[in-house]
Amino acid sequence: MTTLPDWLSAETDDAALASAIASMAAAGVDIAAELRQAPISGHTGLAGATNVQGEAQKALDVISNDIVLKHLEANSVISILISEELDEAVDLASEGRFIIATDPLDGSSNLDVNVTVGTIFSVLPAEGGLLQKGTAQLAAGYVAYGPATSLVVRITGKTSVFTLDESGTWQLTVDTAAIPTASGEFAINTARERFWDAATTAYVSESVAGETGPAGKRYNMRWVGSMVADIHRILMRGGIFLYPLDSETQSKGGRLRLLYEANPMAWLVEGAGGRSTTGTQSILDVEATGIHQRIPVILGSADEVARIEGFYAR
Ligand code: AHM
Ligand code: MG
Repeated sequence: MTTLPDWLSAETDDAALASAIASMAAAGVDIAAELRQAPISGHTGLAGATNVQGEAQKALDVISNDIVLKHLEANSVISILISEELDEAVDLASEGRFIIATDPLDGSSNLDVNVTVGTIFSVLPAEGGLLQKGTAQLAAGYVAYGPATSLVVRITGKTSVFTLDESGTWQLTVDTAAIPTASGEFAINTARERFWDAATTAYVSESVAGETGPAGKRYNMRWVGSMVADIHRILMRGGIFLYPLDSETQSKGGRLRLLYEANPMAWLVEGAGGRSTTGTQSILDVEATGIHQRIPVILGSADEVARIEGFYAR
């Protein structure tokens, strides 16, 4: 079997970049161990604080953030940490070449119900400063804490999937993820229908119309409410994920965050042959204006992304 260190040395000559990715993978191993025991260790519920975005932090959000911070502080190649759970970027006081932007534990509304959550990360060159476009990413990945613990990672080439084995080693289980171009599965929070824009409304109503409707086929809907779980399903078997701009999220620019949710996921999906858009432009081309900036997110099978882009173009 190919392990993560083998894969990293085959994918890049840059040992420092490989070690930045390895540090996030190691944080994922520790977070997985916390999550597995959380109901026993009493790490459930709220931490009693809110983050910069006004969201109540869960105990495990804080624990996961601390684990990531510990691993990155110990690696001198990382100079700056941007985290969903930290108001400001953290200067790790080194001459490190990389910035890591991360959501240490995404999908926290699913924490106390034993549903898949994840750690998302983006690696950026420190010389580019805090606010860089997704195209500047050097690598990205996520860890999905599900029935198996998966690590999905991409430097600049293919997107690969690893599975954590019993000894704590990441074993390569999918060398080249390939998102099918066509799909009949969409993921959106339909409880928000009353806020949707015309393009989203048209896309979903065409999808649910079935074989005799304008899309000419039957669609199925899946929504975990945990972006890592929804994107992992799409990476493995196709589909589309939508968290579009809607009338309620408009003033904030969207729901999901550009630097540590949208950009890394777009990087991974595009590496697997899928596409990403805000509706009107590629996510990876969006100029960053703030470390916690939000953005509309549409990701997945190329044909489905093209279909909704068609509605936005009208
Ligand atoms: P979080 O970072 O606070 O966990 O929020 C992000 C999550 C995503 O994982 C998921 O796609 C989305 O929020 C779910 O939103 P909703 O609550 O509208 O279903
Ligand atoms: Mg999140």
